[in-house]
Amino acid sequence: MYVKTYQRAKSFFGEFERKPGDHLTTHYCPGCGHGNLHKYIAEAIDDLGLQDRTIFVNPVGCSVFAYYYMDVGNIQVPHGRAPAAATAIKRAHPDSLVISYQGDGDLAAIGGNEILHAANRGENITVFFINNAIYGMTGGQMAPTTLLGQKTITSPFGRATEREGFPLRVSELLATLEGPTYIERVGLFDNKSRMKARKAVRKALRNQVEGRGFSLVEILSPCPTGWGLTPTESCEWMQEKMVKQFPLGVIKDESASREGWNRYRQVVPAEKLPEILDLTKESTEQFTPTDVPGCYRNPSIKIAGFGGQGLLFLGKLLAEAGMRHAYNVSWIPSYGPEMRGGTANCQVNISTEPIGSPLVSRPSVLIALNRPSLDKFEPEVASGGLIIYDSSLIDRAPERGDVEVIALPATKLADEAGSARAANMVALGAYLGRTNLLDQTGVFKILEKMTKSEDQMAINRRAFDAGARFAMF
Ligand SMILES: Cc1ncc(C[n+]2csc(CCOP(=O)(O)OP(=O)(O)O)c2C)c(N)n1
Ligand code: SF4
Repeated sequence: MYVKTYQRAKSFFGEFERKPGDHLTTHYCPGCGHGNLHKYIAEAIDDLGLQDRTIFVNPVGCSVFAYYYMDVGNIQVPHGRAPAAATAIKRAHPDSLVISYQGDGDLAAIGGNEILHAANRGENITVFFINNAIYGMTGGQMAPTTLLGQKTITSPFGRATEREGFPLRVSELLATLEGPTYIERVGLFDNKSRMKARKAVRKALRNQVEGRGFSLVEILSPCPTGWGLTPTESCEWMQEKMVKQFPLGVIKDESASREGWNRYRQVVPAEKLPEILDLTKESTEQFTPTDVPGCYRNPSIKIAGFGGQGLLFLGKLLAEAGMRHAYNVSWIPSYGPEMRGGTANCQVNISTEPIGSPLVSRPSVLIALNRPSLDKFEPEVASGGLIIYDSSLIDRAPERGDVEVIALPATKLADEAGSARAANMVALGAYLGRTNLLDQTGVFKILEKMTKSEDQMAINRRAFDAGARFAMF
């Protein structure tokens, strides 16, 4: 006997957080198209067997709520920026299935630039573009796709060409570019159109899996709330009005000729990088990893103080030295327009694990060289972390009782070593003296290359030693 079982797609959460206890309804308005589309996408992901490799990029708009329903990797991004984030994710993880899920306000207004360039680059991502001709989430303002004559709260007399210009046909616009592989417009107003939408969703996802490049499906989707219509009236309005402005069908399809087009798999072999980046003249000598006590391993470090105190230099030195010890490293600076005198910090990760983000928002180590930095970053330090602060300049001790603290008279010790400006080297000595994170001889070799004169190097050494002696157990 043939038995057909209908069940929820595995790529959906069993419990919807916004509606606890209710497995059947979402929080979308009755008649909204998002629910249909979520379903088609979730089923396609199931069938592709890629739930554990799917990353859904949710920007701003009603689309953002997809993360309450899709049981896949979710990342929320600022308004309009999903194609940029999706690009980065796909390039970093070519084996993942990356979905950019965007409304028309998001994609065609604030994010118009992003989508244009992602499409033009032919990124191997899938974009679902939910065109409901209005800003739904914020109460029904005019979108670039709003129809002529359509009343919204920001076009109360109806959209008029002389005031608001023409509705933007994004899919046709993108199809003029060489980059995109597949662009189709579908609708969600009757069973036939929904089945076509379902098919297009699958094709766009499959294209990505097969490395065929950029696919975008524009989905004309009802927004009864924004339109002030019932769900049934909305479907009629779509058929009568919307489809005339946005004709359905395949707008561009080069899927067949773009087999194996996924150029991001053509990764440059690691051994070729030094040559390509012209690093062959640099020493690539590797240093022997040290024996680091467990609590000091894989640090996320924030080094903060005034511009001119050598914070960025210190961070770069740590990152370079970490790299030569075969760790994964990252370094990013953060400073105001005033490079000298203003507050600045840099963030460094040194890890045996791959580094997901260079941002250090919960440092395990804070090196604070002025009072504003200690005030600002002390609360961020992870419990069990380490704070080293310049007690010659900072007139208060950290208040945290759950972190290790070194009150280091860095500027005073640097002054005694020959220059107050070498306080950063005192801090480095103290940090490495306490943690044994890196091989000191190796660090000095790099420092020599980065230091302009022998006199300066002599001061650096003395300052480093003073810091190390001070902090060593
Ligand atoms: C930078 C920024 N600007 C404006 C907003 C306000 N805002 C939130 S949602 C939205 C419009 C979303 O419309 P659309 O992308 O069409 O999605 P829908 O809600 O219709 O699904 C706007 C302008 C915001 N959150 N962030
Ligand atoms: S406002 Fe419109 S797009 Fe948003 S949930 Fe309601 S019907 Fe859907």
